Amino acid sequence: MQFGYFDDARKEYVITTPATPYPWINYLGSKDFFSLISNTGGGYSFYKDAKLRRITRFRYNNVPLDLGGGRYYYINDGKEVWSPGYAPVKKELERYECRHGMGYTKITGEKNHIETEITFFVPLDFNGEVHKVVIKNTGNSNKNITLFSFIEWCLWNALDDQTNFQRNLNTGEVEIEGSVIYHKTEYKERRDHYAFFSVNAPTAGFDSDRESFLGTYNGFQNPDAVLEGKSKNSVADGWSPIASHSLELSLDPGETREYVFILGYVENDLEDKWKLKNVINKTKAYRMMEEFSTAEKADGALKKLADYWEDLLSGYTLVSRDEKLNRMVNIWNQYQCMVTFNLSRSASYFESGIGRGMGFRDSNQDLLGFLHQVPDRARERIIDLASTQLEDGGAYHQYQPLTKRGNDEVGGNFNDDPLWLILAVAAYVKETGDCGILNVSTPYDNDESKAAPLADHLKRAFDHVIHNLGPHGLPLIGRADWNDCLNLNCFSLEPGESFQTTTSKDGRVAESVMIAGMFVYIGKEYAALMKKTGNETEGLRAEKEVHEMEEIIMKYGYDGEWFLRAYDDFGRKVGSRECKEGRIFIESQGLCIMGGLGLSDGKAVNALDAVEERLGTKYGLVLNNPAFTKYYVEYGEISTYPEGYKENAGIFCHNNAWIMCAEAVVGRGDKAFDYYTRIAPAYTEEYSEIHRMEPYVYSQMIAGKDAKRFGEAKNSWLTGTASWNFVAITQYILGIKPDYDGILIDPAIPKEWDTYQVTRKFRGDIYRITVNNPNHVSKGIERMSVDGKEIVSAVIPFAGDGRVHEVIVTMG
Ligand code: BGC
Ligand code: IFM
Repeated sequence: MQFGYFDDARKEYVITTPATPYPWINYLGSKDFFSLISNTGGGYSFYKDAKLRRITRFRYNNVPLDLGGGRYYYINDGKEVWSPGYAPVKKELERYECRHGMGYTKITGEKNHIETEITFFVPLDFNGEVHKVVIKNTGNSNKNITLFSFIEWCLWNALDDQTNFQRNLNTGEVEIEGSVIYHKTEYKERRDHYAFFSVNAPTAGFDSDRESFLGTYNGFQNPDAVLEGKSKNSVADGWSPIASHSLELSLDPGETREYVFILGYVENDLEDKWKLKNVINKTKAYRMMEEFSTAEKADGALKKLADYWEDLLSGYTLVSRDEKLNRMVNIWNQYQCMVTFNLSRSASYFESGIGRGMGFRDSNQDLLGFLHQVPDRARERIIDLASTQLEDGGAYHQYQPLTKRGNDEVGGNFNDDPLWLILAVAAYVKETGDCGILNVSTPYDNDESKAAPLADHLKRAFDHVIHNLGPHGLPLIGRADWNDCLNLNCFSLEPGESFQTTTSKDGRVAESVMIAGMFVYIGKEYAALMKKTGNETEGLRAEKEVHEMEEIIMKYGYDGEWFLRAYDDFGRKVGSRECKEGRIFIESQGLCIMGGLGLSDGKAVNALDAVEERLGTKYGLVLNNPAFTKYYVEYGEISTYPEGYKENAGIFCHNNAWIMCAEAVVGRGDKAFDYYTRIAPAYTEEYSEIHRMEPYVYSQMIAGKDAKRFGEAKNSWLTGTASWNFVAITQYILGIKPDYDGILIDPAIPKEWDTYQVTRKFRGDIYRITVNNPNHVSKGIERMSVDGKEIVSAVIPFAGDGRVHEVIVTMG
């Protein structure tokens, strides 16, 4: 069952009922000011940091869940009260529509012949959210209505705001000036910042004190002021400051009115504060209001936003006969990749914005999905990440976005972390040709006195694995590898002792076949990068190390039909036929085969057959099987989850992509694409009532076959799933891979496909690549031509002339 439809021409998902299976959200903002907005206007805004600069309040765990705060509008027409975006009044509308587009959301609601259309967006280079409100009288008699706006301020620090009431209920301060309500709480402190909510028209009244506006015992659904049709003109003094305007309108039949509301944030230079004692400097706010003083100006900014997205998305465009595939590749998957770039894992309807920093492994993997869109910003991100690396090549697991410093709240010792940096840098250099990045002097642990060229960071990341090998010669897993919940060393801790070293007391240590597979896959990338950039000796050394690891994996890491997952701290196999539960895991199958293991002797294909048989379901591939049915202290958190959820046999959409890539590597394009369609949102749209999350973006996890709620997704939006699925479809299946000297063409597609065309922007040139499949094969290229000339290699040589080049590929 669907709750809307895709409007591809406008790059929108159109939701046709407010009763979606879960709030379906969108993100506004592209640089510093960000907002989350649900299909009924719920959500919140923040500046740069969702914890420390929270602008509006939102209650996670609220009941009902999407009435925890938002930007709300109300209409009182003298007979009835409703919200044109449905929430919070929840009175049935005669017509409702929500269009989530690229960086904007437009909600339209019609009732009693009043049609209200509100477009919410954060203009480019603007620290605020703009609401363009258009109200029309669609009836044939005159209408006198009162329109109310509403937002609730958060007292800046989102965690403190939800916990420190004894203080915070005394600090709230506001100022009213004409149609502008300023939120000034804490303006006297060191930080000179404030927020405001304005409208470009005279108001009939305002409210800034929540209790006065709502009434002590009312909720957002039935505010006293709205029910009475009149603002209270309250000025907040402590308690909970809000901002609400009321506008009285008289509309003739067919008449339309347009308003622009701005929810803005201003940060002044510190010296202003000292110059202007005890008053806020409103200069910037005035400028922001002037920038959007008319609806036409808002339209102009919307157009610029559309152009911005058009440009970002134009780096890779596909024309195929599958419209669902086209919309994933051309619009929504790329959009989600940019959102993960901007937000990392900070703020969603599943991430509270007060939890985690930026993950080292997460951010490196996210890069793979957005670097073709914003290569310069990818470069900066790489240097930020590498600057937090430790001298021994290891990494802090996270860093703080505001300070860009590593933090050890979560601890380190996730032994997969450093390798992802190599993968990101190799991908960056292939995309941009910018080898110079390897020479950039980059600190260790943010300490400039310990700076070394980026190439040295990669070497240490590579060597970190070699320096941390276990009894079988496989990499030590440390605290956990990519699978955060596979905590194989934990059992040996004494109560109260935290995990410090990778060596347990009895001298035995857990090892990860997944990291071994990564070492082979990413180690080959490292070797190639070194050789390409003139460091032949290092390239050869890396190849030798990789080769040794390959042998060790095939000796100790393959279990007859598939790759093992690990050895636990007792040296026992994990993910083996010998295990009762957790007999096979997905991660090592994907990464070992992506590294090229088992290709010549059929072992890779056997492993992939085992994946299909044991992990395959109609909704995607589960992470492991059989699920753990009880807690195993020697496996850790993974076995604490109920069967079928999260890392315990849930469908982790992130590593489903690795299997797609592995299937492509062995040449089984049909299987690769089949797995792609099982989890790609455009294909899950038709059973949205089961899946429940947004049908335009990936979720981190879908409940697996052992779960009571099989097929139900959770944790949409902020997940490495976005970038890996983009890599799987664009590079491995459609087979357009950036390489050092050009673009490598290596498709692995369903045999029945006849043709498709990809337009790929690459270092300033444009390559229009038509792939024809007259022989109906999955893999293999018979011939290829560039601008009419046959070429012998599968790599389109980089021209560097800024022109459009026609490439014709014939498979066979
Ligand atoms: C979750 C993981 C997550 C980790 C983050 C665990 O509880 O299951 O999915 O990566 O927390 O720290
Ligand atoms: O690899 C992790 C990721 O870093 C955070 N989310 C869950 C994944 C699997 O545990």
